Amino acid sequence: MGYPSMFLSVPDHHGFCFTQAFQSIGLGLATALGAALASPGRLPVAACGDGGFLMAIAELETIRRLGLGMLIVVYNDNAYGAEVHHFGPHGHPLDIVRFPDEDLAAIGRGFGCAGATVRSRDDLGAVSDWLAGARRQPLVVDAKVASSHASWSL
Ligand SMILES: Cc1ncc(C[n+]2csc(CCOP(=O)(O)OP(=O)(O)O)c2C)c(N)n1
Ligand SMILES: [Mg+2]
Repeated sequence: MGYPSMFLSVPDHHGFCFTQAFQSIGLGLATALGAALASPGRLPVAACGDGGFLMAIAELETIRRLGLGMLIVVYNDNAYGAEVHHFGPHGHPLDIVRFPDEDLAAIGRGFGCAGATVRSRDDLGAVSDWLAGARRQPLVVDAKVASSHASWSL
């Protein structure tokens, strides 16, 4: 939630939904789906953590089925990162809040979406190509982010 707030610009106040008002993870995809339906003609962009994305992954089928050309960016640190950064320094065990390195682009393709794995700027060509195309399928971007440091928002 920190990275998109810091680095994405929006055209106006109708163009940004911050799901943290509910304090619950897993609401990103459903919120973006609602926003996309409420604002046809705009490019919907969902920004999710990997944990929240996987918690609500069934929404991906709906987004694809409704033909919403949504860009879905998953900030993937292979963890419930907030828990790692909040509780790790106090010495709590972290094994249940860390995940294996999943291929979220492949999982997205399994739902009928396009998928791209991004580890560096060079990999963003796949996103440019999708943007320039017809955008009939949603694009799931598995953005592999560093996990050694917390976002400033924590
Ligand atoms: C339903 C629910 N369960 C647990 C939590 C506690 N919690 C807050 S942030 C977080 C981790 C979310 O992981 P991810 O979506 O991958 O984002 P990250 O912190 O890694 O950027 C958890 C489990 C919560 N807020 N809501
Ligand atoms: Mg995470």
